[in-house]
Amino acid sequence: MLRAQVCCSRELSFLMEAHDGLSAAIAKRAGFNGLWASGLSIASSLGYRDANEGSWNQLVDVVERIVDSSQLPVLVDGDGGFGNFNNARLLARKLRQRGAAGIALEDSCFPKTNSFVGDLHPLADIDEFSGRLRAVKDAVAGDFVLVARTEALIGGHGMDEAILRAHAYADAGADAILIHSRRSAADEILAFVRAWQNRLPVVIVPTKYYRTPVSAYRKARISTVIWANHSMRAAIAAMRQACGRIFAEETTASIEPNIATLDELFELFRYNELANAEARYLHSDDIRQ
Ligand code: SPV
Ligand code: MG
Repeated sequence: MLRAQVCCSRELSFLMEAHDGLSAAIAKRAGFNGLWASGLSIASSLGYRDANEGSWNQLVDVVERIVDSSQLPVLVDGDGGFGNFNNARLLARKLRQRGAAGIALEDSCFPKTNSFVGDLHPLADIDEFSGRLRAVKDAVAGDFVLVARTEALIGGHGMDEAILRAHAYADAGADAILIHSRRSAADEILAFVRAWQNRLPVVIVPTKYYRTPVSAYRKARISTVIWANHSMRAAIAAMRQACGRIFAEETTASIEPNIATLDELFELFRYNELANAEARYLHSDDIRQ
């Protein structure tokens, strides 16, 4: 299913960020048919920085909640794989066991730093990272999607380096290439796509170049757009406002119209299904108690 969206579809696909079961359910309700389990957003929701402060098994646990609550294909941000080829393939195996549909691995060094933080983004050796990709491919053959992400442009290493790495990662068995940019215009992404000539599908993350219309990506025959952190950032803004108002006003009266109702919450998680199941499975004496 994710393979069809990311690798085989002629249509531009969209993956919406999720960082827990709630954000996953909301994204599904909005109409998205695939999710991005964002490292930045998951770290933030756990109170960590996006610098491998959270462990790989915490990531796996969160992904299970995202998969479970949405029943959608989930592409997981695996960072650099939490170590060498062995850590990367263990992570991929565990993610597949928990129902993820694929993993994106980036050619950063452990511990990673978020692409938009600071200027120090050392790249992994090409051959070493290719080994990580090959190991993952061997460990989770079949339908599990492997997206190779290069941080060459993020680290300021230039277009030639980005293309060189993308070809090496394609040779290593990647199913798609994620090219990332921190520029506020899509120019270097579109230049990459022209030079790459669609050897493999291209995945992009237009967080900084959000003003570019998606028609430009359709025209460039980009495969997949990831909206990488927007539910998390929307939640920060909404929670900050609610907490600030309640603290200042010592009442919740004025914010009631602006927050989700409890009925909305109960509907989102299908509390009526539980009530129906109780009627069917609980002994009538249990219900009365
Ligand atoms: C993430 O969502 O964690 C990503 C995208 O990797 S970015 O934060 O832009 O690096
Ligand atoms: Mg990330």
